[in-house]
Amino acid sequence: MDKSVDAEVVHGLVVKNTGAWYTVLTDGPDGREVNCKIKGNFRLKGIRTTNPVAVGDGVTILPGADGLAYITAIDPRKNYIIRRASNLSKEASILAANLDMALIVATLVHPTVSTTFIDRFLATCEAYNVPAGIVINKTDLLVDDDNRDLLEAVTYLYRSIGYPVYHVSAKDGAGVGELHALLAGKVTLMSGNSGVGKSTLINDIIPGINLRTGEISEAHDQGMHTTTFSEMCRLPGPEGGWLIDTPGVRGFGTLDFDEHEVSHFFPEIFKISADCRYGDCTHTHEPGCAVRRALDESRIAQSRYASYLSILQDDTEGKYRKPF
Ligand SMILES: Nc1nc2c(ncn2[C@@H]2O[C@H](COP(=O)(O)OP(=O)(O)O)[C@@H](O)[C@H]2O)c(=O)[nH]1
Ligand SMILES: [Mg+2]
Ligand SMILES: [Zn+2]
Repeated sequence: MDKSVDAEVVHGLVVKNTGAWYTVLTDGPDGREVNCKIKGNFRLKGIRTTNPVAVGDGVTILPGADGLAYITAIDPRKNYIIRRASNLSKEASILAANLDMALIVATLVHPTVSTTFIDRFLATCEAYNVPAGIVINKTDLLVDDDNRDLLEAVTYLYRSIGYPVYHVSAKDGAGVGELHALLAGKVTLMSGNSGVGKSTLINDIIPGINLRTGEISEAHDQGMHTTTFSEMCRLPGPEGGWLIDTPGVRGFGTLDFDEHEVSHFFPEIFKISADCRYGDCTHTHEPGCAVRRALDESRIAQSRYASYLSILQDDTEGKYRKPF
């Protein structure tokens, strides 16, 4: 065993994860970044993960006999988000831990983000107990009446369910100050389809970060799903805060829900389901279903119900299993 005199136990925050390496920012005003590997068994119960430790984790690090630094303990997590490494793989990766918030950046035009995509993101956040919000970017492009009406309808729908909706234009800066104020002091995961303007927004919020924008990088994004790569960017300003830009989100919609649990992750559907005749109602065909009655009476949005069904009927092999 190593008995070196300067073997100090240090606590810090994981800010970057590339494969087997983790960058840990040590606590305190003079915190430094230390590259670490892992020592010990940190597996989550019941699942195999490619990375047992994730950005956002509070960890204890210790120098090893080989001169490297090792993560030897992880603080209890308040939450974490997992995604499957790939559709075929049984392995998952922990995307981030200890999130205060997760935002989906969406656009109504160029590109048109489907409500199903938004709903799957929101349901994922519900499943992992992460407060979620929606950022609608490129509002500068929403000039004609139809598009303004669409913006209003989408905003009303999600706000009525309880999700905050923010309107921004990374191009002309509208709403970006408010978004920055929202992020201040928090750890936020930012996600969204390629092309919606995530990198442009982050460049607005974090001067000098110079993320590349405007590139269609689907192939790149897809490649990212098989490896683990996550990074937290520190926000400027006295309150600080961290932003996690997830590289590609295709795996997000694939959740390991238990079939009867899916409605738990659609708050307005779950609330109404208390009045269904059967406790294990799937809200598809059962008599006395309060959810389908509410749908008929437009108290639940068709688009939300369609998203609910799309998750329920997604019979990807091995999809349903015990929640993590
Ligand atoms: N009109 C308009 N274009 C934007 C806005 N934000 C980003 N873009 C453009 O959308 C494209 C994709 O942006 P990018 O930040 O790379 O998207 P990402 O893939 O989500 O990171 C780029 O050509 C940006 O210039 C916006 O608010 N309005
Ligand atoms: Mg980008
Ligand atoms: Zn029902």
